[in-house]
Amino acid sequence: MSDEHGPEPARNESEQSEVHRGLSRRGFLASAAAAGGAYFLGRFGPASAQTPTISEDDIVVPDDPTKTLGMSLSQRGLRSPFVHVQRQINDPNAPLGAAGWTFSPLQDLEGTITPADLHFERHHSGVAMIDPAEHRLVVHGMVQQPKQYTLWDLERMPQESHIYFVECSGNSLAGYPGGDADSTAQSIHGLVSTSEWVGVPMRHIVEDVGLDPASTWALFEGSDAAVMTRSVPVEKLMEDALIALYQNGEPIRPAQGYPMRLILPGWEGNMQIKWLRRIEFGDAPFYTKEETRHYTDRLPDGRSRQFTYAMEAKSVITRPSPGQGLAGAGRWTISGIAWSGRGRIERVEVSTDGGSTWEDAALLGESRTRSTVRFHHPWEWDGEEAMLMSRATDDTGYVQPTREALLEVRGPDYTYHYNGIQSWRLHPDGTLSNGYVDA
Ligand SMILES: Nc1nc2c(c(=O)[nH]1)N[C@H]1C(S)=C(S)[C@@H](COP(=O)(O)O)O[C@H]1N2
Ligand SMILES: [Mo]
Repeated sequence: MSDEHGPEPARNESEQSEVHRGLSRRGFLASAAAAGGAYFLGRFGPASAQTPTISEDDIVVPDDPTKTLGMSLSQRGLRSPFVHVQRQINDPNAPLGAAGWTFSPLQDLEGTITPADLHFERHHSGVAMIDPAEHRLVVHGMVQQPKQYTLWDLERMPQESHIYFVECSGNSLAGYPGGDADSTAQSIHGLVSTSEWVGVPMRHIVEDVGLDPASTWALFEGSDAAVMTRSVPVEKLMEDALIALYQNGEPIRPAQGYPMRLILPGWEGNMQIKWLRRIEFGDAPFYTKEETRHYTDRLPDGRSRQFTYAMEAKSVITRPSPGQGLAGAGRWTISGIAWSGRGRIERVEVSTDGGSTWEDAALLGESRTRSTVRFHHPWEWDGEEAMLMSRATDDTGYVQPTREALLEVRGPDYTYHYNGIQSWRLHPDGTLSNGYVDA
């Protein structure tokens, strides 16, 4: 790929009319009107010239849907007004652009794919909004031919499709201090989401720039206000790293790093640089802030663990779970997800008696490497108090540890990579609460 890039594909033209720089949409329309409306509308004109897009306010639920004409067609779909799924914002009052995160509503989801608008978010300086026409990915350092790529350059390279989870290494950290009784699957474990990612394998970029054989590490840098940087071993780049352009069938969303983000299958979310703008090859780690001051952990003997990449095998029961209780005794399906950053989930066991006895759960669909798999387990509830747990085993033979075993090794100063077994206490009234509250 050269510094030259051809004209943008025609399909982007209609979207250009919606783009406005440094102005709110209202401000943009006002200034466009003042200029005599002389702005480019694109081939199909503005969205308002078409069938209106239906909003929540337009929804009417008739008494008898067979006696009432249905709603109009719409350009973008809506969820049923009877389905309430939303991300949980860690601090809704945080100032604009502040570091923050939102949790995926695990207790409301089934299967494995996370709808893109419910993918968890973790931003260190808010969501960067990037015009792909202005964006370049620069690749330099220990390479034979430094290059820069536009989104359209990458579009022309060979691509692959893979289903992988992304998990923040801070996911489930409520497990260390014990959490609160009113914690939910979402608020404890919702910093994990799974998507189909389509993009250019990093090994093609490496081949394109001609790597210096002495290079062993690369720095990845984002173009958000945090300018987030992380070092990644070249070995991982050649194995399965992807520059993702698409997520679940559409261009990745701004919150996930539009127009391009790094996917490092199975490794901690922090390394998977969003809004990717620069890759620098070197022969040692770059020791960035995110891998020295942050994303390291102190062990009981005073030493620190650094470069803790792979997310270990974990599982969580999502139904029943707090907020998703049982209406009464009888037959139910226990449902949950399991995943491992080291390989494929081979087995999930379920206990309903606090870990005294375990039974194998059924894995639904294909269990893929570095992806989530859904498990179901039919269960007859006698209406008595019960303690529900799940335990994952991956194809390396690694078994998800109990909370006690994990705390024993990690000590009191640990924050990241919590993967202990989650227990949910099922009360006789059918409600559930976090089973490991310390207080
Ligand atoms: N440029 C940039 N990349 C980033 C971040 C960021 O703040 N800026 N956050 C990181 C962290 S800590 C995580 S867990 C993942 C979250 O990805 P998501 O928001 O798509 O779920 O992105 C990582 N990549
Ligand atoms: Mo993270």
